[in-house]
Amino acid sequence: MIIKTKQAILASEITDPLIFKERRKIIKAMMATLVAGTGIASSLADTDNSIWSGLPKGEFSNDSLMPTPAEIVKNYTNYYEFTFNKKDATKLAQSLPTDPWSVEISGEVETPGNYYLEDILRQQTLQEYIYRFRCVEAWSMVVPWVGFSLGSLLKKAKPLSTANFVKFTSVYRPEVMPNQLNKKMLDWPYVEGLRMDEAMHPLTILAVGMYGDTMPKQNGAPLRLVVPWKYGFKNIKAIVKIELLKRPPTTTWNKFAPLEYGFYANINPAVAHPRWSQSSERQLGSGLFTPRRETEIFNGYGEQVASLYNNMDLRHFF
Ligand SMILES: Nc1nc2c(c(=O)[nH]1)N[C@H]1C(S)=C(S)[C@@H](COP(=O)(O)O)O[C@H]1N2
Ligand SMILES: [Mo]
Repeated sequence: MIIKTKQAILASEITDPLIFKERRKIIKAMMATLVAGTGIASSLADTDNSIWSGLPKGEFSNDSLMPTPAEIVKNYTNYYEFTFNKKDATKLAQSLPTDPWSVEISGEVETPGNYYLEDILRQQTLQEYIYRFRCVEAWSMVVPWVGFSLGSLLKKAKPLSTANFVKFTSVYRPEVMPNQLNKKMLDWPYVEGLRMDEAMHPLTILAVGMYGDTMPKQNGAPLRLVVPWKYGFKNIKAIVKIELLKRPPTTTWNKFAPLEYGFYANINPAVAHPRWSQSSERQLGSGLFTPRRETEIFNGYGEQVASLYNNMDLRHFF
């Protein structure tokens, strides 16, 4: 079944406030149902601002990992559209309007469309995924994401046999994103990509929240990609378009510095970045005297994904 409630909308279309209110009610009801289904409806009390507690766990959620303190994850972010400073993004990103939000799904699919985010969510099962996350800058964290399988969304659009790659595009809002306005450093909007089999892998999710709450704007609200075996820059924020393509898309960081940021960007301690080693990582939130963590191949997800790259030379995976 295709996303049933799809509504073709234009990016420029302004939602009638009444319709908008109606949609808010629907999303609230949906969240309540989800929580009630887990038998912990009482946690929806007004005083509890965590909207998702007790969600089912994603298949490969690392439940034994200790999440990095939320305050650290929320206040140390990379969001280059706003700033190159990890502290300032927290405040600056608040100016991005994220509601209503729509996502175009197009390209090599049988049923392209433009969907309101809540209509997408109604068709998906939200789960919690505790994953490791490692930035190419050699720091890492553990985040309990709230999201759903990207593959399950793509399937609803009925990919054609010609779909070999997936291109993701971030929002373009130069009026609130200073580095877009001033055309600083990267080509905007931010674009990332995956091979189709990577996109369909059950580890790959679209996240709408973390730590039981909706996604903070600085962390990529309302919808971001999470691919835990790849360097952080692949985990594109504020997605507005998902296109299935025959050929690999040109991606932002790869275009900016092709010798430093590959298309695959699979985490590999044996392949150094041209300017620093990737063999270990600083764990956010750990004490000053805590030793660095030894980086694992595929960030520890090799058992799940190594087979995707069987006939490829791992040295190309910087
Ligand atoms: N649109 C967009 N997505 C982005 C980025 C960005 O600057 N813009 N930064 C990337 C980088 S380099 C990293 S490490 C992660 C950081 O995610 P976090 O800020 O939630 O920790 O987001 C990635 N996604
Ligand atoms: Mo990063």
